[in-house]
Amino acid sequence: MDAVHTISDFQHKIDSDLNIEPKDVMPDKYRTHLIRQMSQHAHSEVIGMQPEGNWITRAPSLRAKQILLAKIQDEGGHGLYLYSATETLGISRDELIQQLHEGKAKYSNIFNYPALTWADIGAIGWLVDGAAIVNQVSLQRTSYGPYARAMFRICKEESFHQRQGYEIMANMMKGTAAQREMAQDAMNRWWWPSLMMFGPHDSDSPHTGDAFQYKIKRKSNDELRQKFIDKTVQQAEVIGLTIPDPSLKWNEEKESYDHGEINWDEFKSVISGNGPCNKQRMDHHIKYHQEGAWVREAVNAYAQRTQRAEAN
Ligand code: FAQ
Repeated sequence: MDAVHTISDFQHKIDSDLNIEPKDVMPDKYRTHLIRQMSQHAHSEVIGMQPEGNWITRAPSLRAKQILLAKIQDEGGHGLYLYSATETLGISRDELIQQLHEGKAKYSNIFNYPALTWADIGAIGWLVDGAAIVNQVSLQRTSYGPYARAMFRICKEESFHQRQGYEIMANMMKGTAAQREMAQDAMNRWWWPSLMMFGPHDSDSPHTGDAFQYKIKRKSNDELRQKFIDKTVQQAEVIGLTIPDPSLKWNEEKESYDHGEINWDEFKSVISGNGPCNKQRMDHHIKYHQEGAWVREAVNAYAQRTQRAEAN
């Protein structure tokens, strides 16, 4: 179908499972919904560089350092794709970053926890990237073209991230008693916050209704969380890690795991700015954003000069 000129063309495209593209006419509600979700996704990728960045200088080998550097760089790249995709909806990156700095835009709960040991780097790759992939594979079928296409590229890299995290955990579980203890401790601290990444239960998720109507979301928060649990429990078993949930039990009828209740008070507190590292994460972002102002000025000045030269 060609460009969309009316709202009824838009609905026709949605109903036909066709992607909406930047120049298509779209309802304001669709645009606003996407700007909120995509910008929060972009902020998460960039803020998510901080907990792992903390370990670059302390990686236990040159190989581990190279892998970690490449992974963190990938996350920065994901943020850039997503900011660019969000800009196609008619908002600038400066405005998006201002919303983040003013606390008007959120980023994922998970990045407000500290990375205390090397095993945390394993847990982040395995669990956090693992959860991100489950969510993002489903978003490959989201209705907005630039977002869906960004998800294809991002998922390829996330799957490498997930495997390198699992490799760190598997190696630690083959190591000394102290290393095994460190891996289990990381598992204990990252498991529940990773489950929270999928957002509140469907019954408490205010945006899910519109997200389904517009085919922005293809699977609900609870469906994706369950998918993540089912695949991750088996991976933990293979390397000898225990999931820190005494209520976790295979449910023959459902063919999936029943699990314990998530601490939603903790989730709400973390996403409203009161997690262990919220202040540190934002202070760091604001400081380096301000220190990088000269780079943005130089890039703009160069772009203007090039434009003038081309016009002459
Ligand atoms: N954290 O009505 P819903 C990564 C907020 S990327 C913070 O269910 P929705 C890669 C939500 O925004 C990780 N806030 O919302 C990496 C809303 O508040 P608002 C990021 C959360 O949008 C790995 C309110 O609660 N991935 O990890 C969270 O329908 C390693 C009500 O919630 C994405 O962003 C949360 N976890 O569903 C990088 C994926 N959950 O906006 C570095 C794209 C909910 O009204 C290292 N996003 N809230 O103020 C999505 O799929 C959706 O936005 C959900 C939430 C599923 C996150």
